[in-house]
Amino acid sequence: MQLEKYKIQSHNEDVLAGHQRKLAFTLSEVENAESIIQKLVDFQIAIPSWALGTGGTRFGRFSGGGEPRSLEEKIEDVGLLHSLNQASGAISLHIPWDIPQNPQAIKVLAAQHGLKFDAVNSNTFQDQPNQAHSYKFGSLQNVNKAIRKQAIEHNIEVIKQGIELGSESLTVWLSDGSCFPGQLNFRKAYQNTLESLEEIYAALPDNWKLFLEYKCAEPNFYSTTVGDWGQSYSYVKKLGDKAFTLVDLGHHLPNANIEQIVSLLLMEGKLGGFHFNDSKYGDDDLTAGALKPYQLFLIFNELVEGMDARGMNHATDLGWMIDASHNVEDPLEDLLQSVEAIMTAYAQALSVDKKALEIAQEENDVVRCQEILQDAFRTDVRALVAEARLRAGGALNPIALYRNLKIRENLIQERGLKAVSTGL
Ligand code: RM4
Ligand code: MN
Ligand code: MN
Repeated sequence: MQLEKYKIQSHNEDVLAGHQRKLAFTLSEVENAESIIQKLVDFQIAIPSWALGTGGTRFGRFSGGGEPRSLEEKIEDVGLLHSLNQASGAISLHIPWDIPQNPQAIKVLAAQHGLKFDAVNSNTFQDQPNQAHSYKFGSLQNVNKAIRKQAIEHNIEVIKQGIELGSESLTVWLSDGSCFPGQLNFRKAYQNTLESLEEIYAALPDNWKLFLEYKCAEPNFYSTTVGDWGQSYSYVKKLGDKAFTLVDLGHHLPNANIEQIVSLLLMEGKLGGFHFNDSKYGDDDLTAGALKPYQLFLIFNELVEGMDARGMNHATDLGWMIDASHNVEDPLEDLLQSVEAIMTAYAQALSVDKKALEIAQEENDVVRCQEILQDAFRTDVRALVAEARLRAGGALNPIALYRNLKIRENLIQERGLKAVSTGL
């Protein structure tokens, strides 16, 4: 299903007057509004190929229908999102959940939808049919060299697939760890993992990055071999200049100060990218900004400050991706909400009065520091986000248009109610 431009235009005409009223007010409130709008136009967030269908838990899964049945249909879905918001111009593939049979044709299809390929993701946390060795006791950490080798080769294969698609980064997330005390020699597990990662790293093209994602628990619940940012940092530091840490917002122990983690990783030049989502308990993979919009803003505040301090390009120098699972919402609506929340947090962070904050910090004026941050957070910047969408050719209100056009109903008609997508 393709979304014709005239439908977006006619929707925009219908709601334009209301938008312009709000925009005029926001422009009068936010000093650097024009530069914020331009930055928002440039900013793109990659959509995960594994989150376009309904997610589930180990207790069950309730399909919403019309899910993409193939990689082609997944690209079509991301294309729909991108035509609605003009901010989802990339897709991140999980292999082997998605294997491009004909990479050239897939690349052409993606380009027709205005999409690029962001990081490719390997999967050594599940056994595949016909696989020689099992990952039950880990992959890159495994005590058995043949199993490690199989996992290394899989990652190298994923790099090759990514090269064909024009991707420029590999995300490695390991479920490796242990379930019980004594099961693992921590040092040996670390050493094995490091050696395995070194072999994968050696297969990276020069212009590629390797992202090492950490996670504090699940599916292993006693120890995780890349369990937190310190462990990830220790690996990527040893690997070399092309290796970076990836922060998934749902992978921390409760109350972790993620904004501080982000700030220090950036300072060390080792922050590679993000998996955005929100959570209350663990790796809940809920819609970004659904529970903790202030935290999301504080993270972006550190990102903007830290990237500017290093002269980095906000749009291209880090990998911006969503990692989510949609159990009860329509996945496409959920993803539109996530992108909106990320854009909003970014816009708020761009509106922080940095000079005033620096002065207040130097003067230990704690109250003033709070005022400055809260002022930016409480300013309604949604009209700026909408204006960026409008200028880029997207819809002023993507979810309203998605519903008006009955896109889900159309997809169900096309693909059936029982279509099941690969992924989470
Ligand atoms: C993990 C992690 C990875 C994702 C898998 C499916 O918890 O977040 O990024 O690839 O889930
Ligand atoms: Mn993730
Ligand atoms: Mn996760």
